[in-house]
Amino acid sequence: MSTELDLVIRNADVVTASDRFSCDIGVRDGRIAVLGHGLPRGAREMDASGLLALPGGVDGHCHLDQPMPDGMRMADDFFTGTRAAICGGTTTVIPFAAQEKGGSLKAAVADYHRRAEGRAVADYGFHLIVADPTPDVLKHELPELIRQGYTSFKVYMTYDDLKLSDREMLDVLDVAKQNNALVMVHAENADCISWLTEKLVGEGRISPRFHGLSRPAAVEREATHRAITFAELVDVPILIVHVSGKEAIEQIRWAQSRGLQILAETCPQYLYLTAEDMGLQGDDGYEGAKCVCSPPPRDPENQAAVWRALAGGVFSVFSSDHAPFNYDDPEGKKLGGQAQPFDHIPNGVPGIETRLPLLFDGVARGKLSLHQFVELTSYRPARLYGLYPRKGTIAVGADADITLWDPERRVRITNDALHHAVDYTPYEGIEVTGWPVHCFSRGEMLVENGKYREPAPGRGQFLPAGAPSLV
Ligand code: DUC
Ligand code: ZN
Ligand code: ZN
Repeated sequence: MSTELDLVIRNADVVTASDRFSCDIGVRDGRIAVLGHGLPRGAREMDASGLLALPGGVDGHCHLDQPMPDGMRMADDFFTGTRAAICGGTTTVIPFAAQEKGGSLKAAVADYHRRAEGRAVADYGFHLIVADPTPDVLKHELPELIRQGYTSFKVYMTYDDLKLSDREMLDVLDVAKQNNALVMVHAENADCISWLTEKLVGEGRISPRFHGLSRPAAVEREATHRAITFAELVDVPILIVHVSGKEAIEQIRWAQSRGLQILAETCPQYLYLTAEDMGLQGDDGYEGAKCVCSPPPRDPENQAAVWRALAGGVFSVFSSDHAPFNYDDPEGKKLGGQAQPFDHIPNGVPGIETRLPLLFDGVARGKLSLHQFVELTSYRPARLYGLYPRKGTIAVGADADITLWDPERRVRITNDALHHAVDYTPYEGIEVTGWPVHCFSRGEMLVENGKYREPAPGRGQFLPAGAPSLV
């Protein structure tokens, strides 16, 4: 075996969730082989002077090529979605293998592997979505899949084709407890939403901005509290995903202060978008559909509360919830080729490439520390989803997933410059400070000076997950 290093990154200013140090990084066979000074020449050399070396991002919540109902289609598959992830400094993604009601969970996983293989350029794991917890799923399929490396799954308290009853939620949480898995909860009250929606639609209030009124903060607050209650009864940790603002945060903080293991995630849309963005005036007001996601963006006061909670340790992870629907597309936001009432607009915003720069800008503005940035975007998701220490840090033995950041580069976000296959970004025109200029995955340089180097589709590897580490 050759002892030559395949890659040496010199003069790196390394930042992990807990440490900061200067060194050279030596890479062999895709892994970090040595951290030190004056390393021998490698087959490839990179000078990182003036840049920050951070662990590649782990996006613990994104949707790629997920089968959709009713003629909808996601614009990103595993190729375009992971290409965009890499260009935004994210080297690992964890999208969802979704069970259909009446369908098998194992079949969903097999189908999802087929979608990823030969296409992904970043490494990937899968969460499961449990939509139909039949006795067979609870007793056999789910425990077997957990043993096989699918140790996290999402459950929904809303959406007719996905939602579980309270009783079903308790059953699923119990399986997680017995098998050491982590349940992610979409917390919104389904009946409140359908009641409000019927009223709004009955009054002819159907434009995109009414999406926000159909899912007010109270709807999220109630479901968050109920999910916390279930977790307490079953005595199992849960993670509340895509928390949108202060009311849900209050519930989570309350639970955490009582010693319950209630973890939480938030996303860029709750830092950068508001309800007003769903009322955009272009295209007869329909352009607001570009920002329709659930839970919906709230107001500046809620944005400030989310920033504070990020800095204050309420959240464990910061994910994109990338849900890539085109705007001008009969399979996207203009379903069937025309403007839709708000309750028929596919939910979600794209953001897999902009996730890290948008949060990094908060570092540049003094809202959170660099260590917190790494913790929220790489270290904690790697630990929670059973990928640490292979992912989530820069250490000897870890995969050489390294993003070199220019902390001072100012970039105006435009969709033209992004690498997803979606025809818009909700962050068009926002200027951020700090950009991931070079990106390595298992030692392979995939982005150089901001330019994507066209690595082979399919180079991304599936990562079976180990047990969740909650701290
Ligand atoms: N809400 C979800 O629950 N998932 C995808 C996107 C969205 O807006
Ligand atoms: Zn959700
Ligand atoms: Zn989602």
